[in-house]
Parts: sequence; C-alpha cells; structure tokens
Amino acid sequence: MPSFDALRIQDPDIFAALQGEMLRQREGVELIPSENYISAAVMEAMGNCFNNKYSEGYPGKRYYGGQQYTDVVERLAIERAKQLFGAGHANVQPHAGAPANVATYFALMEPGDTVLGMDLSHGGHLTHGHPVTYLTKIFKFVRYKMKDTETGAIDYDEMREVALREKPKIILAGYSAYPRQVDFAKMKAIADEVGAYTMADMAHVAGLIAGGAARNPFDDGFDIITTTTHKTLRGPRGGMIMTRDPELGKKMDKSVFPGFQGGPIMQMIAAKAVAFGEALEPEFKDYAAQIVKNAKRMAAKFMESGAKLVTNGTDNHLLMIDCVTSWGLPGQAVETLFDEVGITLNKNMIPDDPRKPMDPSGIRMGTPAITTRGMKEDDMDRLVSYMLKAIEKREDPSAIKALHEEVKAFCLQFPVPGIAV
Ligand code: DSN
Repeated sequence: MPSFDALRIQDPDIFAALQGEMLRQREGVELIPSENYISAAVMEAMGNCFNNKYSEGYPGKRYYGGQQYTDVVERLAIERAKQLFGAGHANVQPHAGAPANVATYFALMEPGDTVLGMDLSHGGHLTHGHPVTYLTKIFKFVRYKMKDTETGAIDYDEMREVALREKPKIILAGYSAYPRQVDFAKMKAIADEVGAYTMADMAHVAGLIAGGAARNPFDDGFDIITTTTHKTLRGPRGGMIMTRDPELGKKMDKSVFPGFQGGPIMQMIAAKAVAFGEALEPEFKDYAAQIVKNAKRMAAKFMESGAKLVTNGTDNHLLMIDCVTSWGLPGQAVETLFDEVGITLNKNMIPDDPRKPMDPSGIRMGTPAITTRGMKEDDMDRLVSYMLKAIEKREDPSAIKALHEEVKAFCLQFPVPGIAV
C-alpha cells in the first residue's frame, strides 16, 4: 500500500484532501453501482514510473524505443482479458469507457450511419447517443425500450421493427441503469436479419460476466464487447474493447490508435493486468455471485417495505427505486438525505421520467463496493433499515445525526482494501 510520505511532506493540501477521501470511503456506505474498491496491488501498479513512458503503438510495434517492460505488461493485460472473457482479441488502451465506445463506432461506421440502442431513460448511457454528446452530430441514434417496466422485459418486436426500418450498422446492448438480464441471442438474430454488428457495452456487468454471474454476450455470438475496467470488474479506471473476430480486432486497434487516442497510459494498463489476474482467481466467482445475492436481498427488503422498484426487482448488481411513488420525494432529496447519514448513491431517471435529469424521480444503487468490503445478505437488511429510518426521520436533525454515527460504526467493521488510515 503506498505510504504517501512524500506527498504528505511536499503537498499538505492535496494530502489532506486525500486523507479526507480515505476516511470518507472507510466510514461511509458506497452504493453507487459503478464504483468499487481496488486492491492494494492494483493501487501500487497504477502509481509508479510506468507513468514516465511513451508507448504509442502496440506490443512489438511501437513508435518509441525502451519498450522492454511496457510490452510485458500490455501483453499480460491482453492475454488475461482474453482468458477472462473468452475473447480472441483485446485492446486494453482505451482511457475510459467513453473512448472505447467512440473508437468502436468509428471502427464500424461512416458518418451518418445509425446505431440502435436502448432509450436513455430506460437505462442507456450518454455514449449511446444522448443529444448532449458530439456523437449525435456524426451518427444517428435510434431507440428500443422496455416493453413492460414492471418486469423489465425488452420489446424485441419493436427492436426488430425499428431495425428493419432504420437499417442500423450497430445494434447495441449494455446499460448503466437496467436491473435485468438481456436476451442477447434475440438481439443477435435481429442484427443478422438486417446485417448489423452486435456490440455490448458491458461496463456495469463486466465483473459479473468475468465471475460467471451474468451471461457473456460472446456466447450468443456478439461481435464486440466494450467495457470499463473499474466497476464490477474492480480494476483501475479505464476502458477496453474485445472481439472474437481477428479482422474486427485489427479495425479496433487502428481506431483506438492512431484513430482516436495518443499514447497509452501504461501504469493503468499495468493495473488492468493486475486486476484481471485477480479476476481469474476462484474467489472472484464468489464475489460476483455475492454481488447478485446482495442486490436481490436489498431489492426484496425494499419491496417488503412497500417501496416501488423499477422492474420490481433485479437480476444483477443494481436496483432502481421510484422515490416519488415510494416516499413522495424526488431522487435529489433522497440522495442528499442519505449523504447526511453516510450512505452514498445517485439520483437517476426512471423509465419515461416526467422530471428532468438533474431533478429526476428515482435513485440508483448497487452492491459491488459493499460486497468487496465483505458484506452479506444480513448486512443488506441492516442497510435497508438505515435507509428507511433516514426517510422516516428526515425532519428530525438529531435522529439523522445519531443515525450517521450508527452507520459509521457499522462501516468500520468492514475494512476497505487498499486503504489504511
Ligand atoms: N458514470 C457511469 C455510471 O455511473 O454508470 C457510467 O459511465
């Protein structure tokens, strides 16, 4: 674990902020479903002299000398990623999930071409064609949705109709606020009918796939998987693109570099390799399974209390609560209230939300980070009771303060990997 001795002496302001963040992470409950805690080994791999090296190109074919060790780490990251996901080709250089998606779009499409992805209020992501992104100036994005928000079933008939009409180049699966499993085989059949590529942005569930707790889109014939590496996969912040098709692999490599990015961030690639090594260990399967058990238990407890969950439950790591229907409060009010008791989650749009993205009706929460800390089903009961108590006592400042102390004492029983304060 880094000692931070040099930082403490040289830059006390930054050290103080870092120390504050370490305490915040230890004393609070992290329920943002896209966050997690990395191990000490991953942390060490991402803060070191690999930062000093330029390595444009790929192992064995670089534009700069001195690549004896960078090639070792990038090759290891690639090989481990391929093994984890059953991929034939992996590009581990994308700096984050958005660049991985953008590079994939440019590898497969010409300006003006169409992507068919999930409606954004039904769980799609900004990079799946939100009008605020530059992507929509270049490509056309059309939508499918859930047929039934009570079950989360996707409307595959509508998807097929839109695909036949719009002739998309890419049919896109993968979501940042969707609690259910997807029928990749159905999507692949529709894509084959219209000659589209299939792309799965698996950022949220990559760790579940790697750990065998969610279906791998490659097993249903998907062409491309993109992902971040820092969510359920529990690695450093970063992105990755994988395929089983060697020709598509060449296109992806060209698109990432030189098409879109410059020098790879080699210390993050080293950290990706370490995280993938951890995910190949048998314990990772237990972790992935426990994430889902914890989320299901949390969902069941909320529903028992009368809260309204989007899709009435979950199959993965996250749940979405309609706060307006459940408690007569908008998502922002609930996010702020839970912050006051040391429970962090995020406000979120619910399907066809009548409210605005900055003031939506719902919240989104998930179990990856708390599962990494070692929490199990009984602890979910405890957390749900804290959240319901916060709602009940929201007008009583002393009760909220006392609850915050209780949450803190509870959290301190669960060590955070990579943080010693
Ligand atoms: N920001 C991520 C999330 O929270 O889901 C997606 O990029």
